[in-house]
Amino acid sequence: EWTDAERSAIAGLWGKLNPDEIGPQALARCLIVYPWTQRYFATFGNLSTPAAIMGNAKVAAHGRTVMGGLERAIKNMDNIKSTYAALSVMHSEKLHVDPDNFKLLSDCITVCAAMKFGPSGFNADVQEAWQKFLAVVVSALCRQYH
Ligand code: ZNH
Repeated sequence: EWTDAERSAIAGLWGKLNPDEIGPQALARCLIVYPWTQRYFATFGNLSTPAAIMGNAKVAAHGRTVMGGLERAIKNMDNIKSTYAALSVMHSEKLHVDPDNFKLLSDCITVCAAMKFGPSGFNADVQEAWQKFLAVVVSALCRQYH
């Protein structure tokens, strides 16, 4: 499923990423750019302005949680679907997250990574491999939806 070049591009980008930075940034951007995604975070308190969202400690903590989820995928590149089976059930049956939102958040993660590293670190080959990785993650998260 993965070529050696893809594996090294994904591992290389992941190795440079600071999940404590990118996770909170990406989730905040998702909540700002796609405001309807806020509906899942009713307990997170003040999400009324971009500054409030970016300064919200619960948003930041959950952004780190999502990156922890991605780390599990990175460590299980060859069986992301089974690794994510329970997480997919949880998003579907307990959280009732519309699966279209997975792609939106994954695109925000890509934008944050690209803005961090620019064309030298985030070149076309890295972008292609990274997007493929996130597409597999999104598909695995969607898998338990009926
Ligand atoms: Zn999610 C949770 C991951 C997307 C919403 N998440 C969660 C968790 C994890 C995750 C890991 C934890 C779990 C437990 O606890 O066990 N996510 C994830 C990932 C992704 C996601 C990886 C992609 C990429 N989510 C998402 C979205 C949304 C969500 C898009 C919406 C919009 N999640 C969610 C919620 C929760 C979660 C709501 C719960 C939270 C709390 O409770 O705190």
